[in-house]
Amino acid sequence: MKLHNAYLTCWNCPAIDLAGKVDFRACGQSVEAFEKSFSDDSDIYIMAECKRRPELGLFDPMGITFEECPQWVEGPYGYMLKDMRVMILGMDGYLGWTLALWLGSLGFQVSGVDNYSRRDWVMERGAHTVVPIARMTERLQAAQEVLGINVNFRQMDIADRTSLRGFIEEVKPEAIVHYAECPSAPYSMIDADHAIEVQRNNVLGTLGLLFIMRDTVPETSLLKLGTMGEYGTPLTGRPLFEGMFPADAVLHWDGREWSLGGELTPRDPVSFYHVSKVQDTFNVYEACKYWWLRSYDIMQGVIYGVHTGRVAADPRLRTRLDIDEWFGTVINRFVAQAVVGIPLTLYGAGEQVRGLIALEDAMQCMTRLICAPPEPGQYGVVNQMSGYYSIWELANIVARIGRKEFGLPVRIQRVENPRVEADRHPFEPIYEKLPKEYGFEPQVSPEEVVYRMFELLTRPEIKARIEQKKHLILPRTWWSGVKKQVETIEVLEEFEALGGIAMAEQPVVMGYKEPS
Ligand code: USQ
Repeated sequence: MKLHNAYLTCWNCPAIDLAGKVDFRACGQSVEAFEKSFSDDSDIYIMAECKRRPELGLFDPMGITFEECPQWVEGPYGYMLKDMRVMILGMDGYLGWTLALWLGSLGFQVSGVDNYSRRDWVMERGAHTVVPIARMTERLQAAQEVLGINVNFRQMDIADRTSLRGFIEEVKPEAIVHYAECPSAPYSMIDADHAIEVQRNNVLGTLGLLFIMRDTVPETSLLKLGTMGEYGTPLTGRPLFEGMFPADAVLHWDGREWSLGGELTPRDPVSFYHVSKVQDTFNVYEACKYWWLRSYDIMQGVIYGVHTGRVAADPRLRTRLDIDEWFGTVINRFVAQAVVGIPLTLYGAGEQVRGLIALEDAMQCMTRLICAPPEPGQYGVVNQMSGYYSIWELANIVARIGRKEFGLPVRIQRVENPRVEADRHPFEPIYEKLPKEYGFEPQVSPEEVVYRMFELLTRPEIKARIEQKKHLILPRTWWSGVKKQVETIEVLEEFEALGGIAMAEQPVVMGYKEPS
């Protein structure tokens, strides 16, 4: 079977410079439509020059496929551009550091920047990563010693556009992964200062980056992390399409109808953080339209887990794991709670449903997307998740594994919900592109990841770090602005009591398979 990106051509490749007389190309227009427009009109044409193969001279960029080009070589996640230069913005974070090692060990030339704000934000809460992480200098040295990876890192705030521009001009990345945003909904809801800071950091950071890319590396693909939370949970039960309505979607009104195909779907975010991602969506969308930038907006579900083969290779290579109310995500928090005997904190009814993806599966998705750059002008959107669960289902998975496999007396509590969110709602996410178009196959189940997390978090030195910060587990940040610890509504001895959940009978899946 052909690799997912075998038929992509130089039109998608970041190593080409476009030349020729071209017409304005609206975002989302297909290559076929575009080809037609210039083959019918001899006055409009596109040619390309390859920066890696200058001997080709000027040529038709759609004439050579990745499969045919010697610069693209077969890899585990599709054809890979040899020594492809990937810059990670936000490289010190949970995802950024994991991706740096992941890509580095696949042969990518990795560079990155960070201003360490994630470390500061977590410290501001008085919390710490429960899995200890090394300082950046030590991380870089360990990556070299243990994995043989040289990472080109620069300490920098992406809001410092002069420095960022200089680094991008120096490295000339062929893909930029943008993780340099504040990822916390509660942090953005603390007060006006925090809401403004999150939106400044996220929205203006991205906007500045877009201008830098226009001026320095317009052919580079941007992989920008969005969130499934941009869509919200529409009570109509309307499917959560991948960013845009499908071609056959129709709006009926007043006896008339219009096609909605290709239009951005409505957004209904659930915090000022999620609003910042919606604003990014429009800014990136417009930049693709105005300047032919190319981008994937990656609507990632709630991420969980702390393992990849690379981060586990040495204690100095570990990535962070936060479990406090601001920066801990739900499964990560539940496992830590189970380890130190805090009943798992279901907010409200606990029937909120969320898309999820494990850390290592997210890394696989990112690699596949890096290897399949969008076309010039393409604003592509993928819903990056591998399944969806209600919060109580997640609590049950954690409780069951904690009890059965680790002998922990795990209980579940329902607490007041400090957020304004629907805690009972329909949910139909569409997440077809990654598996169908990019060959994504999830490698791990939630059970496997939770099992691995228990193995790590029950180690005495890590358990002690959770114990130190257990007073930061129960939320105090309310969407209303109130500052008070949430009250427990009920504690359940038997987790089946929540609704007779059959999950308790399911076998625990183990036997983790490291992606080849
Ligand atoms: N929740 C609980 N108990 C907890 C923690 C969370 O019931 O102890 C519930 C929340 O009420 C929420 C859901 O679990 O309904 C998810 O909360 P979360 O804190 O794990 O995740 P969220 O705030 O939605 O944000 C996280 C990341 C964010 C990313 C988002 C993806 O922090 O960067 O964008 O997941 S998504 O949720 O799909 O929008």
